[in-house]
Amino acid sequence: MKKLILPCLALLASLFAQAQNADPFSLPKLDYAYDALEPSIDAKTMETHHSKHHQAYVTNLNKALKGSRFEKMSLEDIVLRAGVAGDAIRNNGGGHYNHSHFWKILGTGSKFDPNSEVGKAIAQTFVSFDSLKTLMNQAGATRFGAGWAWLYLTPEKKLAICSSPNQDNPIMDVSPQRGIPVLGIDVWEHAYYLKYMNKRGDYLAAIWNVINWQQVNRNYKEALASPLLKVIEKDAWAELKEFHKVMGQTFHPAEEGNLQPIRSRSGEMLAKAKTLQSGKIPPSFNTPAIKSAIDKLVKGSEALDKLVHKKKSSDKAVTESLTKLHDVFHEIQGLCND
Ligand code: MN3
Repeated sequence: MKKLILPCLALLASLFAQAQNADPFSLPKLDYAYDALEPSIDAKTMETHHSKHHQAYVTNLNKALKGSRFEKMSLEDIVLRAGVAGDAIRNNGGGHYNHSHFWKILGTGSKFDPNSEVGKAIAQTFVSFDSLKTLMNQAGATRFGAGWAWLYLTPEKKLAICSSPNQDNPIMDVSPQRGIPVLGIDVWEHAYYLKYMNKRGDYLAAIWNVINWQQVNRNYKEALASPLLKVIEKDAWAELKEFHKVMGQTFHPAEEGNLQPIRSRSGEMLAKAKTLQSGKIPPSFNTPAIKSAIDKLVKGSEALDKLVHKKKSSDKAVTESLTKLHDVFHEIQGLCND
């Protein structure tokens, strides 16, 4: 019996080690053959695009993640933090997310349905399917250099159109337009050059023949229900982020006994609190509880600033006042996460 158990354990241990070392991301398989989208998108372009370009994003993303604090995160969480993750993770994480999305919204045999959820939302926002196509093609054609055209869902749950440079997308904290992608079109030259050469417009006109509208409708419904939408809405609340920055940069040193940052920045903290109070609160967070917590934040910042400017304010009193203010801030953070 022992003779059997030991090799089994060794095998399990090696499988476990392999699983531990496995790369977090891999190239997804296509649901169709490379030539399935002919003649709109040719087989050679599809093969190179998927097996070479997308594969390179996956390989380089895995490499860039190794040993970083983003290593164990989901792709969405990584993409959401693109601005702080560094260029390699931003470009390759975006590349992996965007292409995984792109392969799925392509396909044949599923026509645009005006009675589908996304069909109705498109009519409501853009009046007609034709004007959606025109606006998307404009977004794609006017994107200078490489990038993407997006139909996406905003945190207000409205459809909107934008374009992004390189491998950015509306989920990213760096994007001026935020939301969840519903239909993204790759306008990098590698997506069309073999067949269309320099004629990006012809590629854009043809791609509408091979959109998988069932998938686009699914994307729309999933985006509507996705908790990520509220995360993006909060992340895009610039005034809250600005206040948070000053709070983080003054409270944490104070915890370690360094009061210099708060003593020099209490006025700035008060200014950020007032901007937060007078700014527009995003719809999901516009509740009486959050409004009153923000009022408390302004009062607390005022008290702290006064204390700091008093002639002989003790370190103990300043620390106490700052700690109280930090608690109020976390009350808001908590209310936002409900
Ligand atoms: Mn591409």
